[in-house]
Amino acid sequence: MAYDYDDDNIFARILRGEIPNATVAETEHTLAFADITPQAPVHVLVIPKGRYVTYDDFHANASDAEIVDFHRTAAAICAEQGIAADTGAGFRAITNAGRDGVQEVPHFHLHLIGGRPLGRMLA
Ligand code: D5M
Repeated sequence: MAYDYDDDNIFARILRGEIPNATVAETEHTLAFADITPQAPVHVLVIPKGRYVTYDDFHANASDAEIVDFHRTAAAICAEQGIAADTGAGFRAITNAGRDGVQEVPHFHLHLIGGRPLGRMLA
């Protein structure tokens, strides 16, 4: 089944510059910005600039260059924000997908959350 991308979703509008954002990092293929409703002292959203709906859409259909850029950018942000695991702090990387994953914004995004103890979470 093909993914149906909604060009009016809020992250598409951020990418077009129609809505402001607090940019944390930007590369050729990737944008990262502060979540508007942070769940922890560090809460960054990492998104590809391409039109991908979910984690699985992105990893199935994006180019290798887009995928590598996305994940290298996410790792660099963890280091820059002081939450990388090798600092002793650590973080959680979450992506919600589709109805059962309770994804609100239908443009693939990775939540990077840290800066406080996060507790155990598997459901
Ligand atoms: O998470 C969607 C996330 O997107 C949620 O944590 C709020 C955030 N959000 C929504 N609008 C904005 C804007 N305009 N700027 C920054 N962050 C925003 P999901 O995984 O889809 O449930």
